[in-house]
Amino acid sequence: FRRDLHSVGIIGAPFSKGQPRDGVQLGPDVIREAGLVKKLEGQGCVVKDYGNLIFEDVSNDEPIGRTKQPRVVGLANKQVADAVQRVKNDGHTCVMLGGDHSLAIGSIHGHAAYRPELSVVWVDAHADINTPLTSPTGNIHGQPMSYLIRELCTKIPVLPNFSWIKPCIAAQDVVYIGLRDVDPEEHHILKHLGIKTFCMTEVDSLGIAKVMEQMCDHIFSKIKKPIHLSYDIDALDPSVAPATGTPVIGGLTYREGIYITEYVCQTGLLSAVDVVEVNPKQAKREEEARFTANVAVDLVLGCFGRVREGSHAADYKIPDP
Ligand code: 5AB
Ligand code: MN
Ligand code: MN
Ligand code: MN
Repeated sequence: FRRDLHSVGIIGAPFSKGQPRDGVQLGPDVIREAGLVKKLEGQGCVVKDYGNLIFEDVSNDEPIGRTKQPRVVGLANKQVADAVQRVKNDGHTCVMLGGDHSLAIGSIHGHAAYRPELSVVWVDAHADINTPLTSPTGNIHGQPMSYLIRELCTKIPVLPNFSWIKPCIAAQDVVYIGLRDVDPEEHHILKHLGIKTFCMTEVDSLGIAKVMEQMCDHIFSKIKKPIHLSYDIDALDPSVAPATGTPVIGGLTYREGIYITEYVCQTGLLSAVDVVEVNPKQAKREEEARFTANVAVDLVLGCFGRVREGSHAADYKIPDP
């Protein structure tokens, strides 16, 4: 059993243009307002908050084919990539607070620029592996993996402001957890590339503990690469995380969601985390927005040493009367 000292660098990415719903750009602020930094410090982490990125607007960002707002998404992701690379160079485990899941393009790309050999653990109801040509919606938050996986590079058309993106992840280094809304074209891609998936059926049949064991058997089968954890809040059941843009019934329980973070933390190989798709404006009541933000905070705390059995400082002494 290990207890590491965690040095955490936080980047806020208030960006929503990888999808059509307003409000997901408020994610970083509501997650901070739920006490993220104080709570991380309270469990012994050293935290540097790099603040929010400021994204440039792009005028006349006409769709390319079906792909919506490619120029602004490409540009924002370049900023995210540079910021993540900087946080890694400064020696921290990087936490990128989204924003929509298109931001994983930049986050993983920037991480891979620092650590070329990565494994990616993608926790999501969705596979987010549509290419611009398979996407049923044209929303780039449903596509990020397709730009990053080497085996798909011949399937990706040229898009404005995307030319800096070089596929940097091998299909065998990707694992999905929580899938339950996969488009047919995405299902083909997952099977065709032999990508390891633990959909909700496997969570039901194996239980989350065996899923995490088998997940590690898979990503550590050759060498132990650093982990990029990309956590879409919609992996959790809508009863747990209602404030999100594309909720899907039948998701992870709070305990399963937290267990994933505790387990990844225990590997000692967590190198960067994304927490994305928290959208306070999708909440029916203010309370739902606050609840979802608190859950997002708990996920990050689980990534950095919080354990449910409790813990105490090494030098604690029971007070004498
Ligand atoms: B999310 C859909 N597959 O491509 C698409 O929330 C949904 O980042 C994508 O996982 C959901 O638009 C994107 C239908
Ligand atoms: Mn997603
Ligand atoms: Mn999703
Ligand atoms: Mn779908």
